[in-house]
Amino acid sequence: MPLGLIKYGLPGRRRARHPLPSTPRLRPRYDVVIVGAGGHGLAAAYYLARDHGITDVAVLDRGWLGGGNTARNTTIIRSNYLTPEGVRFYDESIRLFRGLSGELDFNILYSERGHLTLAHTDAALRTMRWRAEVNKHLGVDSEIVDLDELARLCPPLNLDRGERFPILGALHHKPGAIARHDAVAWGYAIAAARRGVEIHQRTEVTGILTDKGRVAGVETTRGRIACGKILQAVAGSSPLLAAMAGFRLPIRTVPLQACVTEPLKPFLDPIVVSGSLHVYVSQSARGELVMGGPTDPYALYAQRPTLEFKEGLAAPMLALFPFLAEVRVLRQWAGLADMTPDFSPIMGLTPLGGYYIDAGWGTWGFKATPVCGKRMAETVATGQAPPLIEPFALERFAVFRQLGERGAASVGH
Ligand code: FAD
Ligand code: PYC
Repeated sequence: MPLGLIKYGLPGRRRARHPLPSTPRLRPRYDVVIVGAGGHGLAAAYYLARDHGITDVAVLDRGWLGGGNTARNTTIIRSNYLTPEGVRFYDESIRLFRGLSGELDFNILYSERGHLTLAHTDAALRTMRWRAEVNKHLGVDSEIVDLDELARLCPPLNLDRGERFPILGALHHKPGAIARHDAVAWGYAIAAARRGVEIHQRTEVTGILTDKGRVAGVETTRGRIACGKILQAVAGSSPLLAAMAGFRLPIRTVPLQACVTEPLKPFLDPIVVSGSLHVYVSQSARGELVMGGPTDPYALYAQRPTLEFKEGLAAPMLALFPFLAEVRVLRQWAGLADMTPDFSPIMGLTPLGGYYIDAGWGTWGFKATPVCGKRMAETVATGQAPPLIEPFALERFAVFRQLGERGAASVGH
């Protein structure tokens, strides 16, 4: 028997080192409390510490870190949006993603594959041309491609003109990428904790304490904490927390489902999305096909997967890739999408002094994790939203300055 095996196999010889320092005790006061230890809350904590020297920060989560939508999303990253505000914002996120493994010293498996949005109708092609022009104008690489180019970019795709909804062309967005979602959350968590941020899991916020129109603290399942500032980053629970802070959000929360197949030999390089057929797919580093569709057609806080979703996904997916007929689905799950009327997020200040919001991430927020974290940290530190996120303020709904991104959503919702 090799000596090493005996040495490391003996109990007590080598203790596994936990990557996060333990934080057993909640202190009675912090400068900043961040509610939600998803990718967004953790990224904001990291940038607060790194860019602004603010480390007296507690990140609270009712569950475990990265266990909300961050753990449930299909990790598509892209900046091929429709509005100039959206394109600029997501483009900064891609730039941050590219350097993130090095920055955090944690491999997030960032993989640029190219992103294809298929057009099955003339109307879809028209919207894609519009997107391509806005994208190119802002230096983002998006192009309309014809069927010959599509065949070259994605050989397994069924381009048969005899299909019920034949493919007419596509929007090709070269920077389209995927990354490992839990690595993003853990990378930010460890890097933030190294700088002194405390992460308290299983600590639910049950009330917001105020004093003369300003934040005074939070009520939690582990007691009361005083603080000077609060950042809300709870994605699928956004309206519930905002109600505790005394204001309403124009958000409807609906389930969003996804699934993965058994691992297959790598055959699918680009991410393929069909807005008209309401399905999308990418192949993970493990070979699994990661697939999803539209949001469930009812408002609900339950995260139950349904047979209807799987059935609705299978037929259009097989129209695109008929040879997948025998492939087994291994896992299926649901998350909660906090949908805004204009399909853009809500970031910035709120009617409550010292209370900042990061919400309305619907089906599109994973890709924004780095940029939102960085810019929300700046907002919390300075008390002012930087120009990049200023257009996404909550007040846009009151002054009719909405940012319509429905045409750039992954699939129809
Ligand atoms: P979350 O990761 O949900 O974190 C919020 C945290 O808040 C949770 O951990 C929760 O436990 C905690 N919390 C809630 N209430 C409280 C409370 N009262 N007290 C304490 N803690 C609380 N986006 C993309 O960009 N690309 C995609 O491909 C993509 N695919 C998706 C597929 C699916 C199936 C789903 C569901 C979503 C998808 N999204 C995608 C959207 C994306 O997942 C979310 O927008 C993003 O993860 C939001 O991150 P977050 O950190 O804000 O929220
Ligand atoms: O925002 O690209 C996206 C996306 C794909 C699937 C869910 N959201």
